[in-house]
Amino acid sequence: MLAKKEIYLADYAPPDFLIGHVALDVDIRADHARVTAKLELRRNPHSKNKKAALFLNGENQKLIALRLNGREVKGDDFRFSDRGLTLLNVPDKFSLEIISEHNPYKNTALSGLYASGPMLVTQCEAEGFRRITYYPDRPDVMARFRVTIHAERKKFPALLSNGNLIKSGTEPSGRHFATWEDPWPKPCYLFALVAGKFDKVTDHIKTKSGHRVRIEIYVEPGKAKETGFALRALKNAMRWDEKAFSLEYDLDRFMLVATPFFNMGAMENKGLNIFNDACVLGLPESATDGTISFIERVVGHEYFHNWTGDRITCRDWFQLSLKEGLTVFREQEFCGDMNSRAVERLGNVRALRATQFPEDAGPMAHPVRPDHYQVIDNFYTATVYEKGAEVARMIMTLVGREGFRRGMQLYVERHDGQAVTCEDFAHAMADANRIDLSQFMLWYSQAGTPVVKVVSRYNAKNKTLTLDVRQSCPLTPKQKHKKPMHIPLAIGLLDKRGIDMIGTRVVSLKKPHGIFTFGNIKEKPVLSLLRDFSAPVRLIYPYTDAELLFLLAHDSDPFNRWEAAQKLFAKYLLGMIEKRASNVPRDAQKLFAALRALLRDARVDAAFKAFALSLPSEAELGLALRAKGLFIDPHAVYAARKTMVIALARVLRTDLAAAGKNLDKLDPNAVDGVSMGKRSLKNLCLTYLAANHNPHDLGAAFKQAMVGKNMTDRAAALSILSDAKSPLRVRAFATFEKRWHKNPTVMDKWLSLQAAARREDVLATVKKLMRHPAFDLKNPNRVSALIGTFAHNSIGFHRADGSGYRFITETIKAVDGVNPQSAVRLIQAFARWRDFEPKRRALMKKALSNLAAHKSLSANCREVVSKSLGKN
Ligand code: B3K
Ligand code: ZN
Repeated sequence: MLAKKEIYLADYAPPDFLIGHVALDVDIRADHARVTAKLELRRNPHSKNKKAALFLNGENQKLIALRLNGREVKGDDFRFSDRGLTLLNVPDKFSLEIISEHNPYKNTALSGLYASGPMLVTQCEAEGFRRITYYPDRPDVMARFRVTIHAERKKFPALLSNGNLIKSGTEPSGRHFATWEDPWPKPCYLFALVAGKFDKVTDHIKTKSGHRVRIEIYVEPGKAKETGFALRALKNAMRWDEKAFSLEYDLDRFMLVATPFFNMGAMENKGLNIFNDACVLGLPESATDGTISFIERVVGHEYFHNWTGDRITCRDWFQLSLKEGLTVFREQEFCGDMNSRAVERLGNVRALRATQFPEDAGPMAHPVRPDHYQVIDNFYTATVYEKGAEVARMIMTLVGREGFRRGMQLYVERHDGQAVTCEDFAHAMADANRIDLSQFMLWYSQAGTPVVKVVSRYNAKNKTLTLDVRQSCPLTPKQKHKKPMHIPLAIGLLDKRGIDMIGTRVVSLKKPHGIFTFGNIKEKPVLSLLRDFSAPVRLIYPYTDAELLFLLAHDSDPFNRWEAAQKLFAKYLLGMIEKRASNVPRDAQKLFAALRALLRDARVDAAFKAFALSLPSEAELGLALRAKGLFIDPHAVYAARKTMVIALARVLRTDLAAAGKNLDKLDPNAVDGVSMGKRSLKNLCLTYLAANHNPHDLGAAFKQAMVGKNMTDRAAALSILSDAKSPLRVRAFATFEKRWHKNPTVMDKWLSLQAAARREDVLATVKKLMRHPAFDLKNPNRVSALIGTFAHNSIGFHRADGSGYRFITETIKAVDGVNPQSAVRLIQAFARWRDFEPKRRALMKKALSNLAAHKSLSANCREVVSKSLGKN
């Protein structure tokens, strides 16, 4: 397949036509769906071309009839291509009737209307609606929809679409219909349709203003009991948005559908959210704590889109972060309020640094608001989502929580019902708080992780502390000149006893070089810089080990306490990797002692302890190596981390065992944030103790894998065993399989734990598992559990002989033939090939070139492959 053309933000033009109303009639048959669309069109007064022809996007369907104001459109009056149709000579205001057919049962790309097991569902974001009917498929065309669905009643008893059910009834030959009307104008990417046989869980909630909202969760028959976590999360999210932002739900019913085949986590279709079942279903006995928290996060995220995404949407897809970054930020605030703010923040930053920082340093680096793309589906990235959330958070840091709330209110007041831009959001924030965010806008347009370098001077005589701060931003593809950004730096100063001397002060670095002086500083302080990670930057400050240990022990900012341990771990690990050392440096003993004190400190909560004991990820260490000008040898990175864990476990053995034992008494069914934190610490202790694979500790892990009272404990134990050369491993995995083989989502855990095993034979295991009945190349969840996990396995994927790379290359081709969106995610593993040592660099490049030469590669994959190989 040929590459698609690059599309540029600078070329944006308003739509030539607007649509007032859409009547959609979808007739579902045994081997096709017939769609009749009646559109009320009129010329857009803001269009630049008053005589423009009408272009309608359309793909993968057969046009049956086309009528303008009731009359058949003649051959001369329209042009047809595989991208859509163009109607020439249209009046200023008219109605158009389009009849087309397509086959949802053969739609394995899972975009548009498709079969997901026995049910039919839609996914229209970003450009799936054009696979359902001919339509101006762009987010700035907002229309009111009325949808009628017809289908066989026995196979499809439930027929759902957005909004309110206004009519339903019987039709001849065992068929029936339902008509839905959505009162709110929306872009077509928020359209949804579901047909199938479900179990339904219902509940309701009264909004702040007394409106009764019916909640309905639709799941595959037999799974109603798996909806408890999602239902609780949804009600909490609805209440939270009223409290935090005064935003209420705006329809009579809120529907949520769980489906087994889905390309991502979930989709915020107006009033009818559709979820990947792995992000919504879970039984107390089969969901891990991670899954339960994830359900809360995703359910909240999709619900929050109702205002940030649905009521106010994006003008064009370049503005994606307007809804995604802001909604991730809202989701993070929600999860922080439901659990622990500090722990939520640590998790967010860890994820940002493990995924977004590498993206920002690689060939696919792009700004939070990209300015060009070929395939928009490739830009649902960590940068748009997670860095986008950091941009919203920085605004909150600058204007305060109350100021942010005011800004949101003004944003909604001004733009409700509109399709807008990132500027519109920033203007609302700036106007509501009377601040200037013009320089700040560079966060939307400039890619790359800025570097902030700080030097400090204390003047004992004047009692002043001066910070000398410099910023720079690395070059990224197509951006050779970087301007200085507006960077909020939250700073604390600690006295000898570890007490805050100035609280937390936020200063704005706006120039390439800034000087900040603090007066009345009675003694030389220890600096706590970039508190709460106040900007997504890489901070460089010449901390001594002693200062970092001091911060770890005393800082009132939990983020910087954790960061201090991370910095020390990273320093020692990098030294070990560089020297190929088989021992930890002697200095590390002081860090171990500090961690022991932390473990013993009853005032510190368990979740924080688990974070503090965790090492920087392999991805972060890779970046840190590059920052030092070194290339990555993934086996050396793995080996150093392993050596560190074993050394730490040897020194802290008694404390780890004691901490683990104390927590063993935990109620196995308690799933509140505190209990989950305790469980994560307990399992981290077990993992560290067993890192050396001594039979006694492996025995303990085996026992927990077999008789552990919840999935979190059993999965953690299996993970420990997955690396071990022990017959216990085989037995534990076999027992797990026997117990859970009927539950595909739980079996994904089983697949991914084996694919993650840092073992020599892991490639062979993964190949074998591809033939296991639990695996299905057509299901994106199975692909990412087995193949996606393996593609991040530093041992198996990065085998020195290149066989891991060859395997992933061939698998990408196979998956791509079925589902390009599922395939493209696997290519990411190759993106940073330039950062690896010469042998692997050459092998990875060869893999990418091999893909580039694959003639039938999808446009999705082609864009990422060619940009990864590109000169940049
Ligand atoms: N908005 C969807 C993502 C759609 C992805 C399209 N390839 C889910 C979300 O972010 O809420
Ligand atoms: Zn989203």
